[in-house]
Amino acid sequence: MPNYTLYYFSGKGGGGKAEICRMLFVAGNQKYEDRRIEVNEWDTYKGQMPGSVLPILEIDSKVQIPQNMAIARYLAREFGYHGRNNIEQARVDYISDNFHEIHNDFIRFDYEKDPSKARELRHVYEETCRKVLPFMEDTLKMNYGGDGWFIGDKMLMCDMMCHSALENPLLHNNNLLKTFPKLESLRRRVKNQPELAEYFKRHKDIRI
Ligand SMILES: N[C@@H](CCC(=O)N[C@@H](CS)C(=O)NCC(=O)O)C(=O)O
Repeated sequence: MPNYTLYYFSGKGGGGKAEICRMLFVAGNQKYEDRRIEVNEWDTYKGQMPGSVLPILEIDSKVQIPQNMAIARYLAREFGYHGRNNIEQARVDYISDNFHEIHNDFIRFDYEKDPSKARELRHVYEETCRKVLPFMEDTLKMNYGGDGWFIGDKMLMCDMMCHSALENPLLHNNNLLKTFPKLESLRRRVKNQPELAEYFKRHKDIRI
């Protein structure tokens, strides 16, 4: 089995982008080092990271992969959470990317210091939610009326994305899914999967 190290920042927002990767390791029962970089260490590491950004997945101290969704897809393929064929994988990707879009737009507005830019970015984020959430609720309903997983009979990466990507937006507004009950229950099903339930219990203080 390869040696995996996942590098990401500690602190607020520190779990957000890398959290889907951690969930994939946990769900797949795979060992990895969860390396949290403190802000004051970043100058030392920055030059060693492709693209000078985190998250980075390092495999056997040889290969380094940047871009959180590329890392997540790689892990999903390795551990069996990316669907059984090319069509299923494309569906897993588009569903995951929709949730990623919400998370990305949320981070952009949440981190913006300039109040007028933050207002604009908040509007962009809210528009994204307005378009994506009903689409995702309807997509989920296409499989077992929305009472199972997005695709087939097994939790896949896109189901986990519904959990990880909406975590920060829900901390900001806990009514976000009020009118999307199927997505809300899906998040509970993901959280209650045995390995993940144990992980979330252990990480009550998780830095997201
Ligand atoms: N598109 C990349 C963006 C990565 C990114 O922007 N990472 C930020 C933290 S969320 C970063 O490393 N910032 C440090 C810097 O720019 O010095 C991804 O999704 O992985």
